[in-house]
Amino acid sequence: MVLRIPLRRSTSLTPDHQPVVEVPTPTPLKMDVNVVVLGGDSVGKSALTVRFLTRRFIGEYGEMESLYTHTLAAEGKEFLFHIWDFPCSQLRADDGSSEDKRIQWADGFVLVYSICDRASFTSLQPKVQCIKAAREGAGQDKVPIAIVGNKRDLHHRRAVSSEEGRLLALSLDCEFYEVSAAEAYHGALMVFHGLAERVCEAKLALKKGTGIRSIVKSVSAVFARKRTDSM
Ligand SMILES: Nc1nc2c(ncn2[C@@H]2O[C@H](COP(=O)(O)OP(=O)(O)OP(=O)(O)O)[C@@H](O)[C@H]2O)c(=O)[nH]1
Ligand SMILES: [Mg+2]
Repeated sequence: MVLRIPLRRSTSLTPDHQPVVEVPTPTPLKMDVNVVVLGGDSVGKSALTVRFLTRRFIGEYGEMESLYTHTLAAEGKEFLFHIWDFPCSQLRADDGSSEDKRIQWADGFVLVYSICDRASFTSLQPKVQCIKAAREGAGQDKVPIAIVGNKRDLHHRRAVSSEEGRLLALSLDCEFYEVSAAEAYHGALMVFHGLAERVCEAKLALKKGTGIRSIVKSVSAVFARKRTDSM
């Protein structure tokens, strides 16, 4: 018996009529990721951000508000980051409305403290609660937040244990990292890539949810129409 298998449209024939299947190369999933970097005075927000962007540690960064754009291709995805880095002095001077604008703009947050500065650590909990109150209130899903203990290289001056950092992140349902922006690029990469993955999951889940919600809406509308027709 001879089986005839129909050729798909993407299949072409070579001169000697051998079918060649063209395997389409997968296009990477592209996604914009807006990140706001927050935290206390001189904890290394700019150092961490610049380390991720340039792989370098410069040492001094000044007190400038900066918005950076950076592309990261990883595991079949392409993330286009927009990273907003705020000096702590400016955050204190801001009125509530600009803070709210930033919170609404962001897809994810990097909250930095210094492991040598307990006050910078204790100030994080209210910040996370403020973000969650603004973003997770009206039926919105969990907003991705990474809590980062920086200056890990200064272990002789440590004032916050890794365990405390991990527990705080766990209690607030956030990701946790301990890094040294001064010593290595890898930690900074883990922080931003990890956050981008969480943002990606959240956006895809939202899309799926909206799709299902709109199907449910149309089906209910059809049934509602049928009910009124038969009355
Ligand atoms: N030893 C060490 N020093 C660091 C590290 N990260 C940053 N620093 C230093 O800490 C100081 C403050 O770093 P910045 O990145 O400017 O801190 P910031 O949080 O951006 O500060 P503001 O923008 O003023 O709020 C600088 O002198 C950095 O060189 C680190 O991982 N280890
Ligand atoms: Mg800074």
